[in-house]
Amino acid sequence: MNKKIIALAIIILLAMGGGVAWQSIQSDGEMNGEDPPEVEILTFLLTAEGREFYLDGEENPDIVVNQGDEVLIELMSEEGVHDLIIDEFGVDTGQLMEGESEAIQFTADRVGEFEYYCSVGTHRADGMYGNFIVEE
Ligand SMILES: [Cu+2]
Repeated sequence: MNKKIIALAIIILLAMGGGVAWQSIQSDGEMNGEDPPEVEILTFLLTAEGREFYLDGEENPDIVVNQGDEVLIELMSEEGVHDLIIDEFGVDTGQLMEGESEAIQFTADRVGEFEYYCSVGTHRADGMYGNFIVEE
């Protein structure tokens, strides 16, 4: 009788030990970064002033990314009322008053050369646009 109880206790202990070992394997897996890799977000901070967009001092710069990139475009109005629109990607910051900013994040899911522009008044016709280029 006692031997049976001891044998049962050993079996239970082994089972518990096995459970603990299994748990540690699982948590090791999480710690080793088996989660999907974090996607890098390409960030472009543009300002608007007069009838131009600026990126690091460059007027209406080409914005170049690769297909599949996560892109974040932030527009800050330094002077006047402006917005930034890319029709093909549904990007629209809405109209920003001087001192306001807005960031839009999207996936560059198609290849091609597109236009970003300001839709306020005659700004686009006045030259307030640039190229948004998605390469393969
Ligand atoms: Cu504008």
